[in-house]
Amino acid sequence: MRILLISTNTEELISKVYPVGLWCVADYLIKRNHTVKTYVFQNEKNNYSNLKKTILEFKPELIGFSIRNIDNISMERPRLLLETDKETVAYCRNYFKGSIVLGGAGYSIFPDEILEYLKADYGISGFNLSYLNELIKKLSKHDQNFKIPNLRIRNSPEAKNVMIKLKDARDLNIPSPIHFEEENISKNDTLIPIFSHLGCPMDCIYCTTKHLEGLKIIPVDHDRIIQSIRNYNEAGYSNFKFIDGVFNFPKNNCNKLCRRIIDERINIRYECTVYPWKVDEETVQLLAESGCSSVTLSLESGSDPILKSLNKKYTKRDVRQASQLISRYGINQNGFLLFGSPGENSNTVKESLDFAETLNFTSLSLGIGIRIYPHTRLYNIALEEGVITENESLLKPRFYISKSITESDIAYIHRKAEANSRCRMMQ
Ligand code: B12
Ligand code: SF4
Repeated sequence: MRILLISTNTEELISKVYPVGLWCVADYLIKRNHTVKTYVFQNEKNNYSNLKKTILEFKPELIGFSIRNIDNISMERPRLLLETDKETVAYCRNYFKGSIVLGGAGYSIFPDEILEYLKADYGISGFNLSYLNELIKKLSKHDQNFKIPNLRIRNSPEAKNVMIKLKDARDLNIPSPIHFEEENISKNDTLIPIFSHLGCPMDCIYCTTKHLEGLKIIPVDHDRIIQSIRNYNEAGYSNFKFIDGVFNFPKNNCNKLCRRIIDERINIRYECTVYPWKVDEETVQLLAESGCSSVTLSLESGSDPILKSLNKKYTKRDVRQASQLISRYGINQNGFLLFGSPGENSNTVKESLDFAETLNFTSLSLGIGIRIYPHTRLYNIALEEGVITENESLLKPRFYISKSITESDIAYIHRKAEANSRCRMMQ
C-alpha cells in the first residue's frame, strides 16, 4: 500500500524534537513492503502547498498522522497543539478520499476524543505497530471485520477496549539514522533519542507512563542499543539522549549498559534522567565514564511531605546525596520543580525554592500547576476535590493546583525565576 505519514510538530519547547515516532512507523512499514513517504512540517517552509503537491503526486492510499503532543502543558499560557493536526486532517480531505489513521504518544492518552476532535477515521494506540499492519491488510482487502486490539474507529460503538501494552521490547523500533541524514539534521548538536527500556515502576500520581508503557520495566536488548549507537556513529552522530522516564532503574540494567559502552569504547556523549533514589557512587562513576554529560535530576519538590503526596520514593536527603555525587563526577545537572501538588502551600513553595538553590544545578525549570490526565491518581484526587467532573473532557488541558496556593505565591515563583539566570519558567 502507498502510505503517507505526516508529523505537524514544529514546537521547540525544551529543545528541538524530531519525529522519531513517525520514523519508527516508516521503518516498520517499509520492512513490510509498503511504499512510504514522510511529510515532516519541521522541514517544510510552505507547509500546505507542498503538502498538496505531495498528496497529488504520491497518490497515497492511506494517510497516517503521528500525534506526539496534545498541548504545551502550561497552566499559565495553555496552547492546544492539536489544532494544527485538526486543520491538516481537514486540508488533506480536500485532495485525498482514502482513510486517515492516527497514532502516537499524545493520541494514545485520549484515543476516542482525539479521533473525534480531528475527524480522522481510525486510531491505533500504543507502541505495537503490528496492529497497524493488521489494519492495513484489512483495508487493502476491503475486509470490514475489524477485530484488532488497540484500534479505534470513529463513529463506531465497538473497539473501546483497554490499551494492550507492548510486552516485549524486541517489538520496539529504534529509527534508522537515514531519516536524520535525509532531513539534513545537524550532526554536531542533535541528540538522538533512544529508549533503554520501556515502563516505570515509580507510579508518580500525575504521570501517564503507567498507561502508555506500564509499571513493569521492559529492557531493550543491549545488543540492539549498542548496534543502533554504532549505526548512528557511522553516520556521524555521537550525541544521544536516553529517553526513559528513569535511566538509573533498574540499577543492574543501567550499570550493565554503561559498562558495555565503556568496554566496547563506544563514542558517545549522552543525557539521561536520574531518579534520585538509591543513587550510589558506582552508578554515577559508570555514567560519567560511559559519556553521560548531563542529567535531568527529577526533583519535582524540595519538601518531604509534598514528595510523599506525589508518591515519590525519595526524600530531600536522597536528592542532596545524588546531586553531590553527580557534581563530583563533573556531570551537569538540570533540575525541575513542580508547584501546586496536593498539600502544597506558601511554606512548601519557599522550602522547595530554597532547597533547590543549595544544589549545584546547571539549570532549574519551574512549572506551576499539574496537567490532569486520565488513568492517574491525580485524576481521582481532582475528581474527589471537585476540580473536575466525571464526564468532563480533559483534552483541552485542565490543571491541578492546591487550593492553598495564592496569587502572591505564584508571583513569588516568577520573581525567583527572574532573579536567577539559571532558572526558567516552563512554557
Ligand atoms: C523523551 C520525551 C521528551 C523529550 C524529547 C527529547 C528528544 N530530543 O526527542 C523532551 C524532554 C525534550 C520533551 C519535550 C516535550 N514533551 Co515530551 N515526551 C518524551 C517521551 C518520554 C518519549 C517520546 C519519544 O521520543 N518516544 C519515542 C518514540 C519512538 O515513540 P513515539 O513517538 O510514542 O512513537 C511510537 C508510538 O507512539 C507509535 N506511533 C507514533 N506515531 C504513530 C503514528 C501512527 C499512525 C501509528 C499507528 C502509531 C504511531 O509508534 C512508535 C513506535 O512504537 C514522551 C512520553 C512517552 N512515554 O512516550 C513524552 C511526551 C510525548 N511529551 C509530552 C510533552 C507535553 C512535551 C512538551 C510539550 C513539554 C513542554 N511543555 O515543554 C515538550 C514538547 C517538545 C516538542 N518540541 O515537541 C507529552 C505529550 C502529551 C501532551 N500533553 O501533549 C508526553 C506524552 C509525556 C506526557 N505524558 O506528558 N519530551
Ligand atoms: S519517575 Fe518519571 S516516568 Fe516514572 S512514574 Fe514518575 S514521573 Fe513517570
